[in-house]
Amino acid sequence: MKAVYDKAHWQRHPKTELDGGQLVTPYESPERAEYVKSSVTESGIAQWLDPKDFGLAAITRTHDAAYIDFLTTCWQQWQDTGKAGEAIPAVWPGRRMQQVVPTDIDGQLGYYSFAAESSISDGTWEAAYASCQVALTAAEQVGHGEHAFGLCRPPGHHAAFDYFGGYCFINNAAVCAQYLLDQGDQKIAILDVDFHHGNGTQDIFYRRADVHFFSLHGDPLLVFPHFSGYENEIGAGPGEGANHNWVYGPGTTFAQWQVGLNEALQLIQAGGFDRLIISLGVDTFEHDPISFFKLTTDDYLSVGAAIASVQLPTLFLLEGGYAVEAIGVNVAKVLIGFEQQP
Ligand code: OKP
Ligand code: MG
Ligand code: ZN
Repeated sequence: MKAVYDKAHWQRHPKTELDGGQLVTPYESPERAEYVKSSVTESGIAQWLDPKDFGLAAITRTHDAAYIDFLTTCWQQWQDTGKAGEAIPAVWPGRRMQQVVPTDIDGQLGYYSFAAESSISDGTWEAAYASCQVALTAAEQVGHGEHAFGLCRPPGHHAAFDYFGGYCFINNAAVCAQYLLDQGDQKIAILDVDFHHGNGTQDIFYRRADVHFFSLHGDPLLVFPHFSGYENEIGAGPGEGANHNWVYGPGTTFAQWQVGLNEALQLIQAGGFDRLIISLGVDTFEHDPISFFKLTTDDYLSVGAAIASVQLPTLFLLEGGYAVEAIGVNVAKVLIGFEQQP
């Protein structure tokens, strides 16, 4: 399959993540992408393409233009105030407060976010933009009927129409779904196998029937993003019935998780979709430091093979995975399992 990478991901190199009341080295590190690059290269299944530039217009088809403006100016605004650390939101509009966009940068950070772990620093916007162009370059191949892998960093599935969080700034999968519709597709399926609920992707398409969202994830009563991902979230208006969540508890094995995977794949198979987008997180891995599922490296071959069985042009986009030295191998296993399926 075709695969796309951009070294511009290195521009996302924050020093801080708010975790457990401390500022720690971020889990979402540049090394992650390099491990994936080398394992996928070693596997021999990828032909690497250089990223193209589809411009900002492809992004504002899916995201609020004012939010994108905020992302492009945030770090400069933050620096202009002379603050010492990286930009971290610390105030949000609570229930019954006004949804206004403050002029002050602290207020803007709260308005345009839903969580505080993802510091914004020098190069964050540039890397997020490049990550989305990697995704779009891979999506173009999938539009031509190929399968492709976008090695996206930072990830995207927590980024909503107008807010960031969970290490995500631009929703790469959502931007690609809209791009494929704009190229003539009628109906797209997005399957999110990352350990966390893809709240941003769900948000963007919640009231739409042209993009259906399927996500398997840790129970939000127990894990991030906590306020989204419950099984009663089925879509609304024209999108009612087009959103599907499967929730699992601590210790979930592949045998348990695959029940939901197969239900999702059956719905996708029967749904008349033109193309399939996979939000490919491998933080379902047994040794992931921030997650609680128990998938093994060999299980990822079966994940890839199961996805191949629906026989749709498929776009894989990297999301999470934080057991740094294992994520390359685990991602490669999914792609190998996919390619080996006859
Ligand atoms: C991003 B992706 C850990 C709390 C969780 C945010 C996790 C974001 C995951 N102290 N923090 O879905 O892999
Ligand atoms: Mg998920
Ligand atoms: Zn995740």
